Amino acid sequence: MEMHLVESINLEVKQRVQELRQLLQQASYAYYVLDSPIMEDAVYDQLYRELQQLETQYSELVTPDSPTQRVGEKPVTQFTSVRHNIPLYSLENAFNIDELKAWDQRWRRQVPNLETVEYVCELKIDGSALALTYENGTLTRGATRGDGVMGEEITQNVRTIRSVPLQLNSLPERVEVRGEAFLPLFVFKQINQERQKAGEGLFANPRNAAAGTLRQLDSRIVARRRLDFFAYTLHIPGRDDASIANTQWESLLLLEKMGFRVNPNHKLCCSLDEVAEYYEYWDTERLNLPYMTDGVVVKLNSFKLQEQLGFTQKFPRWAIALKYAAEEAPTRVENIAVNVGRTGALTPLAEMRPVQLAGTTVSRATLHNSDRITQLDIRIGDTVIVRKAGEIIPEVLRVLPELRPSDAKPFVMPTHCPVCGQPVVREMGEAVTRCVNASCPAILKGAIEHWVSRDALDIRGIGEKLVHQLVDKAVVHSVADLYNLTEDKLYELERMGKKLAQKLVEAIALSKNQPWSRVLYGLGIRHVGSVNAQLLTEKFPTVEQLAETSQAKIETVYGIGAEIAQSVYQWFRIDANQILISRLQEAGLQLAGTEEVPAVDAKNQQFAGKTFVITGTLPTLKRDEAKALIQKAGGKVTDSVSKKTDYLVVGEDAGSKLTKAQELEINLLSEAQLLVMLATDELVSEV
Ligand code: 1X8
Repeated sequence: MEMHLVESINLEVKQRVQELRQLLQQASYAYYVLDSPIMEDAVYDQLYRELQQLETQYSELVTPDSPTQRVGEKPVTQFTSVRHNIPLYSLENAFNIDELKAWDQRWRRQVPNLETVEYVCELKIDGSALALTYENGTLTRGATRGDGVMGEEITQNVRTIRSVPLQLNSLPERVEVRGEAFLPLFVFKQINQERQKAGEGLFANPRNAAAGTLRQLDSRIVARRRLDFFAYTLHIPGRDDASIANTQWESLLLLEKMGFRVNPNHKLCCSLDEVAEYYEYWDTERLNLPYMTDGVVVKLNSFKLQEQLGFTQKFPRWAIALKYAAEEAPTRVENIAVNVGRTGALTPLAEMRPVQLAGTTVSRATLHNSDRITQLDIRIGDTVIVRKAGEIIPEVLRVLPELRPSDAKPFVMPTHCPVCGQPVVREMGEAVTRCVNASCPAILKGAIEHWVSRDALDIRGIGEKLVHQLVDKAVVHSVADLYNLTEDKLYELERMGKKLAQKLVEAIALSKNQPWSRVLYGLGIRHVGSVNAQLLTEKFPTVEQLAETSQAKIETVYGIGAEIAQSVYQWFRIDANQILISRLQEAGLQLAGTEEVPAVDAKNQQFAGKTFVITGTLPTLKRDEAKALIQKAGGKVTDSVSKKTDYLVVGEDAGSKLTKAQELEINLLSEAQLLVMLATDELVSEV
C-alpha cells in the first residue's frame, strides 16, 4: 500500500520534470541558437527554479541532459585524456588565391577527368575546436582537440555552453559533432576588464580566452564566461554516411535541424572565382561580426570525393583554410632580450608569443634602442600591436596600455654587455648603447660574418653556424686567424667532413686575391660601406697611405664627409687594428691597388647628376654589378640615404635604409625597374 503511494507521487513528479525540461530546452534553443526568444526571462527563471527544486527533492531524477546541469559542478583536479574516435585534423593554410589554386591543382591530379566540382565556403572561426559525442541522443562527452589524436575530456565545461544541445531531437545510437567554441568579442572585452580589475593576467585575444576558459577546472567559472559554439562537422560512425547526408552542404542543414547553432554565413560555390569573391567579400565584412574570424574554410562538397582524397599525415586533402594575412596583430611581450651586433650595438628585441603576420609566424621584433622603448613605454608582459608590412622586419607599433597586467616589468638597458660582460658605453647625444670590447665574441662573430660576406671577401661556405663554432671553440680570435686555419683544425669541428674542410681552406686562400677596396670594406669600419671603401681606395691606393694620412685629407675625398673621415682616422689610431693590418699583410691579403673604374658611357648619360643607394640583396645583379651599371650611365652611388639621394634600389631583406628612404619619400626602384630605366634612357620620376 505504502509502496504504491510513493510510486504514484513519483509518476506525477516525473511527468512534471519531463515537461519542465522540454519547455526550458525549447526556450533555451530559441534564445541561444535561433536568436529569437519565445519566453520572458522571468517565466524562464520561474520554471527553472521549479525544476531545480524537484531535482533537489528527488535527486534520483537528475540526468546529465537536464537544463540545470549547465551551471557547472565542483572543480575537478585535472582532466582525463581521451582518444578521438576520428582524429581532429588541422587544416592546411593558404594565404592568397594563388595558393588556393595550387591546392586545387594538387588534389585534382589525384582525381583525373573531373569536371565541375562544388566547394562549400564557411567562415573560419578563431576559437577552439571541440568534439562532442552524443549517445542515444544525450551529450555524453565533450573533448578538446589536443594534438588531434588525444584530447582532454571537458564534458562538464561543454555542458555550460548554452548553444550546445544536451539532448538531440533525433536518436541515432552515436553521433559525433565537431565545431568551434568561441567567445563573442563583447564577452572577451568584459572578461579582460574584470581580470584587469582583479589584477589578473589578461588574455591576448578571444581564441586564447576561449581555450583558457575551456581548460578551466572549475566549470562554475566556465558557466559565467558565456562561451558559444558553431557546429560544422557531423559524423555518424558505423552508418553509411550517404544514408544521412551526401555532402557537406546537406550535413550543415542536418546539424541545424538537430538543434545545433550553425554559422549562417556559408556558400555553395561552383568555381574558384566564386570562392575568391566570397573570400574578398568577407575580408572587410568580417569586421562587423560579433566574433573573430581569420579566414574562410573551403571544403569539397561531395563526401564521395572527400573519401577518395583522404588525408595526409596532418591535413584533409579536401579542405583548406584560406586565411586573411593580417599585417598587424596583437600579441604579448614575454621578454625583452638584448642582441649584440657586429658594431657592438646593443639592440633590444621583444620576444613575443608567436603570431601569424602577413603569412609568416613572427615571434620577435626589434625595439631599436632604449629611446624607442621609452617612447613606446613598453614593458615585459604588455600586449602590443606588431606589424610586418612588405619586406620590412617586424616592429612593435604600439602598446595597448589598457591590457597592461599589474606585474608588467619595465625594461632596463644593461650596464654590461650580455655577451662578454664588459661595461657598455652610450655616447652623449647617441641613441645607441655599445659594447666597445673589440674581442667581445658577439662583435667578433659579426666581424667575421661581415668579412666573409658577398660584397667583402666573398668567402663561400662559411656561414653563421661555422662562425659561431670557430669563435666559441676559441679557434679564431680575429679575422686574421682565418688565414691560419688548416684542414686538420677544421676537421675537428662538429659536422665537418674532409672534403668540406678542404674546400673551405681553398676558399679562404682564394680570398687573398680580392682587391684592396673589398678588404677595406671587410674591416667593418663604421660608415665605410662598399661604396665609401671604393672611394677611399681610389684616393689612397695603399693601406699605409690611408693609415698615415690626416682626418682632413680623408675628408677631401669626394663623397666622404666629416663623420666618415673621423671614423676611418680613429680606426687606424687603435693599436689592435694596426696589429690586425700587419697580420693581414703577412697572410698575403691585397692591401694596395685600385680597381678599374667602369668606363663611362659617353652617349648614355641618363643618370648624370643623380645619386643612387643600393640596399638589400638584388634578385640577379650583384651589388658591384648594379653599381657599375649606374656609374656607367653617369650616376653616383653612395652608401647612405639622405635628402640628396634620388633613388633607392631595393632588394630582399632591406633594412633601415628602406625605412629612412620611405621617411624621406625617396623614389624606390626594384632591380627590374632599374634595368628598364637603363634600357630606355628614361628617368622614372614617380614610382
Ligand atoms: C577548423 C575550423 C573549421 C570551420 C570553422 N572554423 C574553424 N576554426 C568550419 O569548417 N566552418 S574546420 C576546422 C578544422 O577542420 N580544423
